Amino acid sequence: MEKWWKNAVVYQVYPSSYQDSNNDGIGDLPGITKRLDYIKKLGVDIVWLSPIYKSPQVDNGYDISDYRAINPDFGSMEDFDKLLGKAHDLGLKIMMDLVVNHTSDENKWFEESRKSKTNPYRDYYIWRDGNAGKSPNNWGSFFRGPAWKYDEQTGQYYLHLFAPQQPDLNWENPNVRHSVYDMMNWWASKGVDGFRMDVINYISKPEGLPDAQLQADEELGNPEPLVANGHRVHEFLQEMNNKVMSKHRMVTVGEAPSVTTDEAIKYAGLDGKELDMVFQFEHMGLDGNENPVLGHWSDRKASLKDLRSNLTKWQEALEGKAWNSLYWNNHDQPRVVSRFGDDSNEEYRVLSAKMLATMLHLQQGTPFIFEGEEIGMTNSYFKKLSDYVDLDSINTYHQFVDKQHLVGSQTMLKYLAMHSRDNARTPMQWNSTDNGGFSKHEPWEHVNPNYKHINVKQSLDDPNSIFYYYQKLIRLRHELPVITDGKYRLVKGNEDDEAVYAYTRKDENTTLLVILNYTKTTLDRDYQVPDNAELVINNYPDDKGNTLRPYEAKVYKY
Ligand code: TEU
Ligand code: CA
Repeated sequence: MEKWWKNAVVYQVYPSSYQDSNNDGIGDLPGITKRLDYIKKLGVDIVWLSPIYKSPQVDNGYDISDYRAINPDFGSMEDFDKLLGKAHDLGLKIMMDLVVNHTSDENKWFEESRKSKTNPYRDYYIWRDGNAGKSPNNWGSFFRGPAWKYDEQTGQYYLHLFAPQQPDLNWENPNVRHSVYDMMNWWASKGVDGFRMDVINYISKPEGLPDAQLQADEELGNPEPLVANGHRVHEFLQEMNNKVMSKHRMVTVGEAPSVTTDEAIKYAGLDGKELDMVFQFEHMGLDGNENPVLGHWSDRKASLKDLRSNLTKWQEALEGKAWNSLYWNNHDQPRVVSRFGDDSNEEYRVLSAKMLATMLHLQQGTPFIFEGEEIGMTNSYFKKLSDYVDLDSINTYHQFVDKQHLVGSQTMLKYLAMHSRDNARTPMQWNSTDNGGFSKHEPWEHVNPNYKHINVKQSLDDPNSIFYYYQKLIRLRHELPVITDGKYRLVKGNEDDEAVYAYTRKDENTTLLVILNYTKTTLDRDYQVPDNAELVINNYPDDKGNTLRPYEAKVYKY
């Protein structure tokens, strides 16, 4: 199938945080529809909507109770049809979130399944007898506590890798698989243009569900090494491709935590047998804690050396074989400018946001922008636990501080401030009026107080804003084929530079040279830029040659 999405850029919308149209404090579909002109102005091609389906919202919609209905807080199916219609009129594609590793416990399938051992839906989920009065195995859930829940009605346990209200579907059951494919085809026939697939590399569980390895004195083990990239996952995705993707002109991206480059080549191979691309997580893990039990909860910063060698590894490994996704942010990650950049003052916030955007957008792959990234929104820096809404953040605090006494309360609050998923989920900052113009009602999640100066209106009024810089990066991708197809090479000798990242993109006719100062120090570097080189984008008003100012980014073309 034609790879129409190869030079596309995707913009992710988190529906509850984008725009509230009826002032109940929750973002909604009419709000998004109203803002599609803004998204179009940025220049992106595809809008990915985080889940909008009917859901009790235990995990903000990643717990779906009806795959063919809209969450009433977000609007109606008619509102969705309007959104889709307007998007298509504007030339924007719509990518839906597909959450099929698990459902909500309020999904009809699960309500049937738990009724009796002989119910036709019993095998839609993963039920097991207990092991001497305890869970069937020692797996811990990603949201803390055991990954099994005992259900009194039938005296068995069901598996939930995430919250207890998110039971895992049993992909071994062909009825489950075909129900999912039917549902996908139903959305495709409504006109949606693709799917982002939630933890799709977890769907094939290992035979016999063996115990996980335990860390030191832990009682529960991390099931991830056992459930990620399971033995039947490629078979399932090829079947899905055959039943769904091959029948429509769509684009797919699979969320794939702990995927390796070798696995990614199987999922996202250019032969198009499975998915178009995957989200890998290695660059998101570079600032994790040295203590594996604490995982990504830390206050470390990633070094440029680690970041560069990881990005380079993915660029090189997939070249000519598979297609990369490129991202800094999504609804689960802290804000890029606070994480890899510098939000300590206004000047550095703007410069470093543009530098990081340049680093990513000039690489090979499909860039994903998360709402607010294009105006340099920062972490929320909540100070107390009661400010947090995300269940992962709250559960993890109680687990590490109160139950296991692994870290003190202040340290954990610091980790939350740096890594909580709530950092991404604060309402979109549209202007300097109450609640950032998101809603007239108190929003479901606190607005970042910096909305007074960081907002869309300010960005649109300032020709040097981060918004217009993103707009230009997107336009360059559409105009210069070398950004899509050119080969990525690190500049010779750059491997060990602790402050500057320099790489080229090259095709038969064109070379792009990307030079990025990752630090706030002024530096001197000679990359022998040819005299005829044209500066295609930079984040300072002028070019000082070999002198690189704080967070300077520039791209030459020759
Ligand atoms: O996220 C999965 C994911 O990558 C993380 O949840 C990770 O597995 C976990 O934090 C372990 O550290 C997806 C969605 O993006 C997220 O919003 C959902 O909460 C989750 O799946 C469950 O659907
Ligand atoms: Ca609303």
